Amino acid sequence: MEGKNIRLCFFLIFSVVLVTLFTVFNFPTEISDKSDMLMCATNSAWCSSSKNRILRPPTTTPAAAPLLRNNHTEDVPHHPLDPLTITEMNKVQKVIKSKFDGSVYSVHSLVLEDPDKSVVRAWTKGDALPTRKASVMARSAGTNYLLTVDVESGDVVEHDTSGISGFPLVTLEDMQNVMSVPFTNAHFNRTIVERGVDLNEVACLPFSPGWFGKNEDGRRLVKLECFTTKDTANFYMRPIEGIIIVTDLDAMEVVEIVDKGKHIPIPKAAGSDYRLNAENSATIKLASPISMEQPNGPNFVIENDHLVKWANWEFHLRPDPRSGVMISEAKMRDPDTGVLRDIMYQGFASELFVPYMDPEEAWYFKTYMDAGEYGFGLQALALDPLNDCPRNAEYMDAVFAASDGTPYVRENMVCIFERYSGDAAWRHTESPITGKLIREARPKVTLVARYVASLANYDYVMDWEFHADGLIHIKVSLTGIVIVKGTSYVNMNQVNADEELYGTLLSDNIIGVVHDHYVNFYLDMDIDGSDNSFVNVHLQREYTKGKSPRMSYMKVNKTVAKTEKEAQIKLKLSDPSEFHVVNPNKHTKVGNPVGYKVVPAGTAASLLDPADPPQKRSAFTNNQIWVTQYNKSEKWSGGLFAYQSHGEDTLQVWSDRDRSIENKDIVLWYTLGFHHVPCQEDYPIMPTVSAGFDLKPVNFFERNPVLRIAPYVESDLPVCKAAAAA
Ligand SMILES: *[C@@H]1O[C@H](CO)[C@@H](O)[C@H](O)[C@H]1NC(C)=O
Ligand SMILES: *[C@@H]1O[C@H](CO)[C@@H](O)[C@H](O)[C@H]1NC(C)=O
Ligand SMILES: *[C@@H]1O[C@H](CO)[C@@H](O)[C@H](O)[C@H]1NC(C)=O
Ligand SMILES: *[C@@H]1O[C@H](CO)[C@@H](O)[C@H](O)[C@H]1NC(C)=O
Ligand SMILES: [Cu+2]
Repeated sequence: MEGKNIRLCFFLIFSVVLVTLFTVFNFPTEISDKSDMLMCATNSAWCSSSKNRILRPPTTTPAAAPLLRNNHTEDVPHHPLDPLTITEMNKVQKVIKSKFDGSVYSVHSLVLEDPDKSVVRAWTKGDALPTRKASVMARSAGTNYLLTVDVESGDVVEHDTSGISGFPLVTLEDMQNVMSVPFTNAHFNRTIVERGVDLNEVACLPFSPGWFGKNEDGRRLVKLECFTTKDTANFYMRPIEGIIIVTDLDAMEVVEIVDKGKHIPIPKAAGSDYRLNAENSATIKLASPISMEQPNGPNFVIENDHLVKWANWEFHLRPDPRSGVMISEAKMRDPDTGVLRDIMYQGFASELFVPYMDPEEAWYFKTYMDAGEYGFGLQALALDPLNDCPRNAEYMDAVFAASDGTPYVRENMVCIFERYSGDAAWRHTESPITGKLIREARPKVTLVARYVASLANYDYVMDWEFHADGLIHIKVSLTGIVIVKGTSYVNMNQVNADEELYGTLLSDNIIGVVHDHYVNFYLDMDIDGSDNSFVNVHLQREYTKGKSPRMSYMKVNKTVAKTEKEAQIKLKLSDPSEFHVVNPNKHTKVGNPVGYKVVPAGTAASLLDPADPPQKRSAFTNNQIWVTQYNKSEKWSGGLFAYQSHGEDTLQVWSDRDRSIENKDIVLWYTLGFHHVPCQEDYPIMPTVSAGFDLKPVNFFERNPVLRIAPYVESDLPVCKAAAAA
């Protein structure tokens, strides 16, 4: 196997200070004169190219952005699941334009419509591509359109959306344009000025209004909330509390201004900025360099732009404006037989739910569904090489559509890299008492695909990590800035014992409001083929009834879920189970069905009432695990049109149909959750909080694939020396 080719040169560099990695991100110009850069003693060609990378121009402002590495105008599709190319999008755009025939319209999503799964599965390299189709969400004259456009013929199929509540995701243009709307309102100007704030130092951000009843029906709304940008980059810490500008997104006009909280002071700027400056000087310095390097290049290849091959893995990866990335046809070559085996047909982040736990007027509606409302991929901006991803990373660009359907390139949206963090995948030392001198170890090297979605204040780092032993680790890291609420309090001794703050006093006049984060993943497992079953491997106490000196033991009791409702799983520590997806038609030599299990983590469960409108809309948080029968139309667990939706097109509704899931093509859904009770360390920026769950082989291999991983020897890993930067 290729394991023995895994010759990696990872180095530990470093320079200034580990702790400044984050701040350097904001001041890239400062890095060149502060850093010692490393040279690899064994490869001078690599050294010079790496130096060029360091000396790239700063890229913080769009104006300073360098020319595109690749403008993608010449891309062509090679695989049935390759995203639409610029050429294809341009064709689709023309079709849309003529369909709306001169009337005003906006394109909210323009992506590949996946060919039928059976067609993709039957396709092999060299075959002609199946018909290329686009799925388009558009709006015109107050109506939602859902269209399938045949890229070549231009044929349009219009799907009936009249029975579905809600709207498609907002466009970046919607958001940009609506930010100036409050300033067209004299009352707004007056109330801002009355608070002693300069109108030129106010930023109003658009937040989705959720859905609570008739106020949110019939028109597309946003609620803007404003901050003063005076004296800090971290304006989130300076909310102008209590003012909500309810705005109609189609008419671009103010509907209502909620103006409360005049008595609430605007928190001061001092202490809030996060940039490296006099206030935040780097006093924690770790002087010795540390980095991850691969002077001989990566061990993976990306074939035809999207097919990633590494170690025994191969999978198709495409950026997606709604989910971030879609991983498709993940397969692993069996290290014993050499056969390429199906594991997962498709996996992606389907929906998010971020409910804030404050029922007051300026806060109750904050119940965001970031994928369906804002586009988790649309908000995934260019990564910062060296800080977001290690030096050995490669980058993938996305091509997305603007609101008029024009394609544009989102450069460096995804990074792909091999990771070696000094951990062992497996090790054993034989005890000297056995008389054997055996010491064996195998390095843990993994492949990571990463993107980072920045939803206003919050940043979500999303990792799909593939391990050489067949495990897939799916990790979500929350970082960025907590959104806060203004208050008149500056000390807890001013707060009555029975008064509800809905959060923690973080600093003078600042409350961090309690909230949750949930990410729901769609995982269409195909273990050695499409027909699979879901098995609850229940662990229960069993009594020996006098047959043993032991009174009790833990016993495994496996139950195959017959229908969807039997697979609605709420995790319980005191009543544990493992959850396996198996292929009941395929067994190992010793007779176990081949399978993968989902290993839960990030197990926060929602405490909202199931009948509460936000909970109904994000009902995918009612359970941590779900299994549904595969249905091409059921991908977005909060509903296709999630924005202001009523919650009648959700994973809960589909699962309640209670279809058969035994020995069928099934989809596993996992909801990762975090409760967040803010604390003072969340001010003025948030430490990164991570949780990741696993998809792990169970009786999938005949024996542990780690056996085939080559160990490192001294000559595998060149020793690199630090050198001063130019
Ligand atoms: C894109 O790049 C190709 C090849 O580098 C070049 O020929 C073409 O003119 C470029 N197109 C645009 C629109 O910049
Ligand atoms: C509100 O203030 C802004 C900024 O000074 C100004 O451009 C705008 O015209 C004002 N709007 C009204 C209605 O007075
Ligand atoms: C195994 O679990 C099922 C479902 O909970 C239950 O009906 C059955 O009695 C259990 N069997 C044993 C032997 O405990
Ligand atoms: C597939 O999903 C769509 C949307 O939820 C639904 O209308 C349709 O009835 C489903 N088909 C089956 C066979 O469940
Ligand atoms: Cu949080």
